[in-house]
Amino acid sequence: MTITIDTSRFKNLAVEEHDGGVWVVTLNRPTKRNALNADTVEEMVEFFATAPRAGVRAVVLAGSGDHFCAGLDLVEHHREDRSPAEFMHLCLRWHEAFNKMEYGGVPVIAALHGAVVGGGLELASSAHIRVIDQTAYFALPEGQRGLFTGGGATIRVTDLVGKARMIDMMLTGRVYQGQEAVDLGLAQYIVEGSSFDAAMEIARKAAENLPLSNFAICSAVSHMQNMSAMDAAYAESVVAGVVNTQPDARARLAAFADKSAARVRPND
Ligand code: 1HE
Repeated sequence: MTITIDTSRFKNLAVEEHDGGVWVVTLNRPTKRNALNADTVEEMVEFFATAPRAGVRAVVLAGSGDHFCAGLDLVEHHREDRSPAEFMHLCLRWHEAFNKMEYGGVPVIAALHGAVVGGGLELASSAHIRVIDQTAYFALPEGQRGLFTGGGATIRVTDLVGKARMIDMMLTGRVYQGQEAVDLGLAQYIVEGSSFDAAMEIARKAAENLPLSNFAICSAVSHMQNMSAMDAAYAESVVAGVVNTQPDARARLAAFADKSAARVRPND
């Protein structure tokens, strides 16, 4: 059965297919600085749950307007006056969406600009690659708002920057930006121009890999981080057994063997 993505179903996201199996998913509530309301999270669950089975080869995740994402929709949260159980269930939907991103097997490249804060940073940290422009800045203002992270920052942001910096960011609202943010691991690329254009270029390149290789890269690595070293080594062998014998790889191996494939060379 062919699975298709009906782009008209998305209201809070703009979802577009580009050439080469690259899809662009844009948070599309610029007047609310792309704050994540419950409906946006549901749309992300739907897209990222479907993408791996719909032939999506790479995703660029972007935000419309001047900011990537202002995090949890604080106005909705205030209005809804949620119970502890209601908010727990909402957080579980965030995890559903973000886990689908991180473990789904489709490369997700986040094109970041402006505020990448609170839940916006939780979202960005679920992508496999983060690209920032000169306007992008990262912060976790939850502490100042009387809140706590609920969308995976304790896991993913701590993985990126380490425990001490994570706690400092939460206690003080410290902002990181520019080259310092790259040096800390919050982003892998910084560009002078458009982070979207750079993210598209990365996505196109990643989309040229065989889907099964990308599936392993964008799923197995994360799973293996959750395992003991012993179990991870075992799982890696099993994954490599499947991926490294895939029939689609034979042409690429043949090209290496007959010397027609590009060699790995140092940067100019
Ligand atoms: C919002 C939100 C939001 C803006 N929820 N509506 N996140 C934060 O603490 C970040 C809160 N937002 C900000 O600090 C600023 O809005 C920004 C730096 C992102 C942008 O500033 P600016 O001057 O461009 O915009 P603004 O005037 O503050 O806001 C413009 C509109 O966006 C305004 O709505 P309007 O209807 O009055 O025009 C704002 O209310 C709206 N807006 N941010 C709702 N976050 C699973 S737990 C996760 C925990 C968290 O993420 S805590 C949230 C952290």
